[in-house]
Amino acid sequence: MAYFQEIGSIKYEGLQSTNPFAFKFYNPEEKIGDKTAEEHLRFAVAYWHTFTGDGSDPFGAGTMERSWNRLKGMDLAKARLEAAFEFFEKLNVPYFCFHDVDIAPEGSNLRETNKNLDTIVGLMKDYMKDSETKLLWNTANNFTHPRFIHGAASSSNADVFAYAAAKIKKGLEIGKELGAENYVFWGGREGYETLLNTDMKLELDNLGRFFHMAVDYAKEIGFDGQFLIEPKPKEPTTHQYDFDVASGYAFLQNYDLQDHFKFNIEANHATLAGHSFEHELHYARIHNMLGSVDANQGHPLLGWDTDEFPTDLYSATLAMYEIIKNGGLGRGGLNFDAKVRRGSFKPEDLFHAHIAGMDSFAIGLKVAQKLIDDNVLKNVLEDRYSSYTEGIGLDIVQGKTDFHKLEEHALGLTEITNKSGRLENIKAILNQYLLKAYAGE
Ligand code: XUL
Ligand code: CO
Repeated sequence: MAYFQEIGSIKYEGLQSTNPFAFKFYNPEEKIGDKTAEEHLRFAVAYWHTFTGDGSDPFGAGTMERSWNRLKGMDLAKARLEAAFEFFEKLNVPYFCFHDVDIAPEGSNLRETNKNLDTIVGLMKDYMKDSETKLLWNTANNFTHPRFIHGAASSSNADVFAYAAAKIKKGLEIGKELGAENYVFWGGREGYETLLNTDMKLELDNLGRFFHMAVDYAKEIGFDGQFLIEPKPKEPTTHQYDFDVASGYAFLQNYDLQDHFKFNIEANHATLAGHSFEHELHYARIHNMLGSVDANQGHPLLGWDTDEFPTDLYSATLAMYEIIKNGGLGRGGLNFDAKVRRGSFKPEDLFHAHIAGMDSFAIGLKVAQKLIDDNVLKNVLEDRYSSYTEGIGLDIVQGKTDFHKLEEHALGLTEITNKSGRLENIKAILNQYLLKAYAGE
């Protein structure tokens, strides 16, 4: 059965195209720098938002027109799977991502849930044999079910800790079976609401123990996917333990896990933490911890995780700048952890949304590569920090100074001259590069 009958294969048609079902900027085969656009961008569709989500919000029921939603239970799961592979093929997208509960319904106990998963994973494997689309990552949803009310690996209830572990164990087995490139840990309820009833030290120690057991189990079964932590500062808990990359990195170092994990950085989580998307990417990059990306955007006027499709070209450009500087994402990719708005309820809106996101990042890629080729920001930094390339500055970075020597230098200064940061000029140059990309230059 065809779920997106009216829609054909989405192709690159170029800047002049007015076809809403075509890419205007994303040409997968185009060589940009040392790789093709497809190799740079490694796009992935998020199963939960695209096939499982129904558009419901705290104030209203689902709105999405999805023909598969007539069905229930395992029939629904099978229909969704069929729709998903039709969508992947038509969109020509190289990857997808899912949580366990997105693909198969939970049974009345863990054994039944695992049986449902086995059935769907078997079918998924068959679809993948005939498909170009691969699994970027899978993960466990250890936050929706009421059993996770007080957390999963950070729960106050040891039975829940065990249950959460069993779900990750199954997830790693599934990841291995389907050849997942990565495995993601987003601590949906790994945090707390109030210190009045929370033993933070025990919860953090338990989280550390939990991750070590996950690392051990992956090794035991020979799952070689990259482990990724996805930071988020709040929502659903008030204080999420993996607040941002910096606090997540400190946690990994404290528990000696830093060699086993990298970060999956989500744009909307960055902004919720009071950072820019590029700040989080940059912080991870300079510590060699940038693994993968959840490419979405928040709404500037709303203070929660709106998970919009990324259309902000500035943000996409600065994100791609970090990614290219990182030497690419390795086994990671750009996963659209994004949902169509509640009012965009038609099946074709799913295509429009992904095309918009893919085109935006394709522009970002081109502009970022050009900025790098022309050494634009490199020159800015070299000029701004030139005082560290000679004299006392060189001594500082070479570790040849102490406070005596620095005081002696300071006492000898008659005048201190600072240079302008030139921010407005740099932004104007960035605009110029963006406009050139629009013009196809
Ligand atoms: C929630 C979120 C998750 C993770 C995977 O904010 O981003 O969907 O990406 O669990
Ligand atoms: Co995410």
